[in-house]
Amino acid sequence: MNLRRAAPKPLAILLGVLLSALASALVLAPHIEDIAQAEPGPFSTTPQTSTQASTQASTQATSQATSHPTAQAPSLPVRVLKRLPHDPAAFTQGLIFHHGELVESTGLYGQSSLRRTNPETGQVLVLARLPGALFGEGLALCPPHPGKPARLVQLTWREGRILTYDPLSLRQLGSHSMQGEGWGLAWDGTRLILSDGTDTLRLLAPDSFAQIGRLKVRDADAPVRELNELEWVQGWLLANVWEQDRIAVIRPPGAPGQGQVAAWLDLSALRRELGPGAEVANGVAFDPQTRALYVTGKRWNTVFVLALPPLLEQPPR
Ligand SMILES: [Ca+2]
Repeated sequence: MNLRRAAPKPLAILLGVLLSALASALVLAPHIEDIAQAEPGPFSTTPQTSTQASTQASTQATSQATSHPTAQAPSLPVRVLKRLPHDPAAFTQGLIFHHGELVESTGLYGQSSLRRTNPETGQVLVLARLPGALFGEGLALCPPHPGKPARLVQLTWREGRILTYDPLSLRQLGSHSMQGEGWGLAWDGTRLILSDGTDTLRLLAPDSFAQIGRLKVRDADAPVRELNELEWVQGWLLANVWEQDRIAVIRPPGAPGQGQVAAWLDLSALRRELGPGAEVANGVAFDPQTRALYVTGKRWNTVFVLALPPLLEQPPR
């Protein structure tokens, strides 16, 4: 979910808590445990195609975190190198750094866009608007490979579409179907990694966008839900968590301890600089040349350039 939840009334909350506690104590606890063990994923209730079946083995290989630390991941402060202007109307859903520019996906029905911007000035250099019925979401760049040019890949929220674009002109190249919701997207060098608001990341093939694996994310033994905007940083996967001023540093699929949160980047100092119109943190981009992180959020008037935390200087070990 990428819009604010409606705030429940206090009385309803109180009644809900009392009824829930009573029901859990009397009847529901064993049933809830069964559901938790089953852990149905977004594709688990749909008939399998032969392609899905053939990818099952690789899916299983990446379906669970492989270590179980007992301590929760530490929170790390961030160091601001620079503050850059950002369009305070942009409902940021995806952010990447490409050829010296920030490329941004924005959301909301009727306002969604894809834009190339000058990082220093915030000026929009090229803008592509989405049709009013599409809600823009996560963004990644698939580099060129034989038979395919470089493409920007943009998710939509609940519309079941993945859009591809020429990275320079932002001319749309294609529209592909997808299952489930789209929230965040990143490219790990060979695959796309997609978040959908759950605690489970999906791995997608870059050309067909078929699901080829998935990975649950845990902080110690606790599921980390509502994973949102993603960024691949030197072998680590960074993820905004919806409505939290911190970024999860995740051991990615195939890495030692895959799926475990290794640390949290604490953005609370950035929040104190923002006005009341700034909504959730939701934009992370990495420039491999300067090794700087660009961090912003929905309707933030600032992009913060952060020093790379020492943890991220080397890939996970
Ligand atoms: Ca990103």
